[in-house]
Amino acid sequence: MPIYFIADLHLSESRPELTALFLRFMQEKAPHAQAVYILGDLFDFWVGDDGQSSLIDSVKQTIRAVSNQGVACYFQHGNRDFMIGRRFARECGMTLLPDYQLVELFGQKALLCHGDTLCIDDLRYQAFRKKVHQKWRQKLFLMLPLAVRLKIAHKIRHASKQDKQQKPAEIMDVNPEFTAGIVKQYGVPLLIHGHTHRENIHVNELFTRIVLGDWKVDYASVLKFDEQGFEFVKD
Ligand code: LP5
Ligand code: MN
Repeated sequence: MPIYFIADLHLSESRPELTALFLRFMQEKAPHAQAVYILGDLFDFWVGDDGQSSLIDSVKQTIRAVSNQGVACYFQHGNRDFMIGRRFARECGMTLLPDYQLVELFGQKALLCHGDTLCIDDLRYQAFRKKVHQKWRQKLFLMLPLAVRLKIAHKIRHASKQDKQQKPAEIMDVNPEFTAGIVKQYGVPLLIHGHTHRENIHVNELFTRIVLGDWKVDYASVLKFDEQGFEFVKD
């Protein structure tokens, strides 16, 4: 039975076609897998596990149905949904993973991460990340009324979109030396991540780096791992 990896779906009420694609993947492919790893940015943004919408309900029910069928579902935080907490994970039947997670895939060791932590040349993003990952800031944020949190999230999304227009494309990619250092530190031959939206398989003499793509109306970036090896699923 295969193991699937997905990331960067950016599900939101405004793009129901992406939700439909995810629900189809979870109903048709996921039940035949031994595990599904969601490597962050499942949602466009997340402001707390108390958020309620029909989108959240259907995602929750779908993941829960798959995990109830005995498929292990794992979630790693992305830069959009780092506020997903234990409550949401429990309601979905998913296991929350730390920012870096080692796994063994059919005898091959691999390191998993969302990918944003590897983009160290994006100094403004890294400074932002450091701040919003501080536990005390998160606690204060969660004490705000949901409507206020949503307003703040929209403001940050707007600021992020504006800021990105000024950034050279290279700084929004992983830093190669830093990434090689992380892979060396974990001592694995394989790294799987998302975030940069640049689906690819990079092979060098030291390790292989698989980059998951973002989901589009007509394309779900799904990496399949089984006894034969790995490939992006072509439908
Ligand atoms: O997401 P994407 O691909 O567009 O861009 C990312 C980086 N941006 C982000 C921000 C997210 O898009 C939005 C997250 C919403 C979270 C809601 C919960 C908030 C909880 C707070 C808890 C304390 O991650 C972008 C990278 C890009 O990837 C490529 O790697 O460049 O980084 C930025 O754009 C960050 C900016 O450079 C600097 C930060 C601007 C934020 C200023 C906030 C002002 C509004 C304050 C309102 C009170
Ligand atoms: Mn991301």
